[in-house]
Amino acid sequence: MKRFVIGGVFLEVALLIIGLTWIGPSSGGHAEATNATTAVAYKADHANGNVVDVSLTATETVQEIAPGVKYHVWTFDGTAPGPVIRVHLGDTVHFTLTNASTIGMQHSIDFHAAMTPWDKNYQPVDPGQTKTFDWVAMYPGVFMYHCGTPPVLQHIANGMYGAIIVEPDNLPPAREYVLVASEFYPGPKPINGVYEGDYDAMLAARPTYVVFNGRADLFKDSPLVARPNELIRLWVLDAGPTLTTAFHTIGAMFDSVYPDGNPANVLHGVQTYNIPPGGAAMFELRIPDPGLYPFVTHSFAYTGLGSVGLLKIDPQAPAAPASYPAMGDPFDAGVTAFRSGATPTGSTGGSTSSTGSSSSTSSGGSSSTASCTPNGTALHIAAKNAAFDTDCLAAPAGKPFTIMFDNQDPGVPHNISIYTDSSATTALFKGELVSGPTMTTYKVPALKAGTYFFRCDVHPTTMTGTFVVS
Ligand SMILES: [Cu+2]
Repeated sequence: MKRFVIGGVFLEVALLIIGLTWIGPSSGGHAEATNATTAVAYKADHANGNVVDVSLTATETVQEIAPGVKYHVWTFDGTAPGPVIRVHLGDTVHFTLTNASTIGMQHSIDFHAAMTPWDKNYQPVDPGQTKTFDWVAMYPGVFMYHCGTPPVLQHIANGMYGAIIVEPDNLPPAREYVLVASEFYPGPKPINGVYEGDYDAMLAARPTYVVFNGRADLFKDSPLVARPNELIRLWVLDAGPTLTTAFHTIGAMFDSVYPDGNPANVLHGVQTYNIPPGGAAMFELRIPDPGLYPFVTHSFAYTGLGSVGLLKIDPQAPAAPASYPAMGDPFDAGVTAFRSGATPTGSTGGSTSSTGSSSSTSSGGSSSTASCTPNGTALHIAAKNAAFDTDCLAAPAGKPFTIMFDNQDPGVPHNISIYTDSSATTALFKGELVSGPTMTTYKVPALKAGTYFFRCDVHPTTMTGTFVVS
């Protein structure tokens, strides 16, 4: 307070009031905070000039949505939900949608964080086509993005949604997680082991699974962690398509809830907060005592369908990350990067060049082909932390071979598929998806000599490499 100087007075006052309002009672200043209702900006007053490249690829794949239940998901970037996107308030998002549909389906994008004409930018994109437009993130918070192609119910129910966070300025550091609630409506029987979405069940709003982050009870099996009294920030989106999420944490109170994640909207001392489909909220809490604290939807007809996760308060928990990635992995609540090359500014990698690209290694793989020559017919590759342990595999021409596949990621499905090139339109081999930790051996028929492309179909932009047959 003694540091007030001419020219800096308004800034200091503003920061002080923002701090009290954000941190709330734990700062010891709650009496003053109740008067500080007008200081927090609810929107940016102008673009900040920063341009962030964000690209998403619409494609269909298979995902395990509950133990042993394989579902034909429609996705952004190969997972339902799609990657967690993070930008800053005032950033210009230079967005590209590539439609790499494997079933000839039109897809589209709708960003709830944007203001842009629906009839220009949210229209269906044909398979093989791309769509690019710019928008400015003027409101802070957490927002849904989704496919808006009719019937929207079907495209969302099948998995085409994700969360985008627009970080406000002066956001206090916290241990953050992103939770995306959604429903799955598989039909009564799988076809060749894979369930398709049941449109009648979608229309009747009778889901088989209600989940966080794409898989029933995902965080019951691998709890989210925090330390005692640490500030925990949960960005929670309800992607629907239809149900409301009555978000509640058993054994804890929400110190602050910010509807839609906007710092100007704040409630204190909340037990349960309703998030509508297509809506979101940001929750802050501190939990003093070590132990397990389940988070649920308190709509109990749905809780048992897979929407229970655990928050484990543990003094031994690893330190919170110092920052969070621009494109986060939805399966670990956005804590680790989804794409290895993603940065807040500049190119996000190969997916923008996937239409008609000539180079077979344009998508993420580094050019280490020199060291990649065949050495027998028993190949080996491991997947760990959503990455392969090599970006080049080689097999002899004209001979069947095996790939021993070691998936070390608990609960995360991966596979390996070989395509003629990085557009991944023509498959030479598609390995069955397996959830880790598992070892499996794929038998691959003889291939002709050539330089091909391999990837995990669940993580088509990060888990890629060159496949040499010679
Ligand atoms: Cu779609």
